[in-house]
Amino acid sequence: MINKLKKLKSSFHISTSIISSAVLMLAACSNQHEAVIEPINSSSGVLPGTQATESPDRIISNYQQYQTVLKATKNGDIVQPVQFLSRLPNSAMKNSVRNALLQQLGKQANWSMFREQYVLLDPQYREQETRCYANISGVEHDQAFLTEISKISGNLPTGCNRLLENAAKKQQISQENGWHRVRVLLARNQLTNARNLAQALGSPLPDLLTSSSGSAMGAQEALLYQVTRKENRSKADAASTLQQISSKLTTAQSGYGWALLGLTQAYNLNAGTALNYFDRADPQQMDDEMWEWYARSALRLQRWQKLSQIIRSMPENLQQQVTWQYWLARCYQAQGQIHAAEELFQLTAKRGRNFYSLLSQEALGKKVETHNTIEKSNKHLQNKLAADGSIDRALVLFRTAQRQNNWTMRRQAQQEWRFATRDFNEDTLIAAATLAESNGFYEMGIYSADKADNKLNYNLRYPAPFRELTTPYAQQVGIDPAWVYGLIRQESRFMIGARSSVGASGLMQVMPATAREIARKIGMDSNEINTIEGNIRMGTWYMSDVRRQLGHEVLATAGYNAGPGRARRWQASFPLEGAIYAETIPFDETRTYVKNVMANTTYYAHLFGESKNSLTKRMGTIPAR
Ligand code: BLG
Repeated sequence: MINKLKKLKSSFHISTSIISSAVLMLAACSNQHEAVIEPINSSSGVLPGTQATESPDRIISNYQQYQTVLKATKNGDIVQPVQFLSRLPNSAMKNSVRNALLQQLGKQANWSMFREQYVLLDPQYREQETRCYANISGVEHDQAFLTEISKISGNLPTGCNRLLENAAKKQQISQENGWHRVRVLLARNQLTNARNLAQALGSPLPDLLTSSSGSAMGAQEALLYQVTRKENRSKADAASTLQQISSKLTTAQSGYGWALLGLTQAYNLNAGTALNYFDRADPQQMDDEMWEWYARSALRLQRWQKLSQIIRSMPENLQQQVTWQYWLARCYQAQGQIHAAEELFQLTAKRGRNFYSLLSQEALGKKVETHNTIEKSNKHLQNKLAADGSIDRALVLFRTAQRQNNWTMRRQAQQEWRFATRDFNEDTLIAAATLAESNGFYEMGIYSADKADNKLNYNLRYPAPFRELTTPYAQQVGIDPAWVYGLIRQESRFMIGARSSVGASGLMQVMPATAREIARKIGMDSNEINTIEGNIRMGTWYMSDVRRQLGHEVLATAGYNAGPGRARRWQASFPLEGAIYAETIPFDETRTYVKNVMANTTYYAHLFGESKNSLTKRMGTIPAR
């Protein structure tokens, strides 16, 4: 069996080389039809690059072929994508296929064809891995990009790991950045990539689990790995062991180790211990996630002076985020520097319409504001937009997806909408938002309205469809309809057939297991999760039930998303300001979720004319556990 496979593999090699030359010829022909893309000067005006429309059948058949071609390209085929690209109009699909093709060509080191295809890709749509291969091929020599990649603390795609190894061999990245990346890879258990990069840096990693001596960089990294790898990081003796081996490590190595241990404690909400460990970390070694948890640990304990020190030491881009500027203003306030606090609140209040800008407005004594500065667009303008080929493509895919309940196609419709509206100015964005909403394409209506930063239409930003169902069910279980809308906007953006990666479904994103539990308790059929009304009935009942259990809207919001048990475990042993509770939720999804739901709710409350429309009051105080 194995032999047979080997044979097949070698004959495949021969045929690919024949195919490659055929493709080169094809590509040469097709390039005559494809214009080289120049960088686009964005926000230029109404309908940049208007396209002719295609028939709906054509759009759907292109979409179907797109899926096949994309899959084939990822599996190594470079013939089909070239043919397909030569006849596909500009679209998100086209950019995806081109990126996939370029990444495949990079993988196969087919650099001549890579160069030909690269110039055909709109620079706005170059994916990170495509840019990595462009730097390997030499089409780009982007030193700033290279440094940026070497400092990334998350996972990188294959092409980017290869770029870093190449650059390390040629000494195009500093030893310092290179070894930092090795440390990051080890901390994330990406052992093969770590080994390859260490080798390229000139000091191979020894056996990671047993080796315990040596002064070469590789040996020292292995030692650090043994103490701080995932399984060992939260052990009671982790800190004392790290302390013991510190003399055998560089400051950067032990300083990274302390940050890792700090992060682990912070996620477990052991804020005091976390602060202690972060204090011993090397600031140069800390990534954004570590800085944020350093700050959150001080915030959880309301150590305002410490918090202001941490915020001011953060990397500039992080420090400037509205979250940390808001908390800095709160530090000033807590320390009696009222004037400085006010000045800063003035700035954060103007930074968009989000959780922290709202809290800042309220800190200045102002109220939430939903005054429209632009009306919804008239039919004439909407029709003009709908006549553009790329807008039309998005709408055709949207309608078909809706009819067929096809979630993958819906995702593509969204991509096409983003593509079609990419360079719209704010007036055109509002027209696009109106058009999307009038078609029931709510998520893209919100997307386009939110993208207009100065021309504000709150009815487009916070639509409230299905009110005839939602309001009675909310009233029946005694919860605020504004809270229900705030939650649905965050859960599904009003997409009826929404499905999450873990299987939550519908407008209110109810999990199948939770649906069964609800159905049993209130005498419904759990299949009703799939109807609009059933989903709303289940979701609103669950909201009220979790609030009854936990006694607070903020806790209930966290509990709706992460489970009531977790929301309760995250309470402190002392009463905690609601905003501090929210900011220190250790699940990334739930932390963002709670802040968004509560800010949305405040806008809906104001739009619905409710008197209870202060975010600060809604956040309130979370009682001790
Ligand atoms: C929630 C359930 C909780 C459950 C938690 O998951 O679903 N809520 C509902 O079904 C309404 O009941 O708690 S438990 O019963 O104690 O286990 C935890 O399992 C849903 C969440 C899950 C989440 N959305 C509502 O907020 C979700 O789908 N996450 C994935 C997002 S994405 O696709 O990866 O972006």
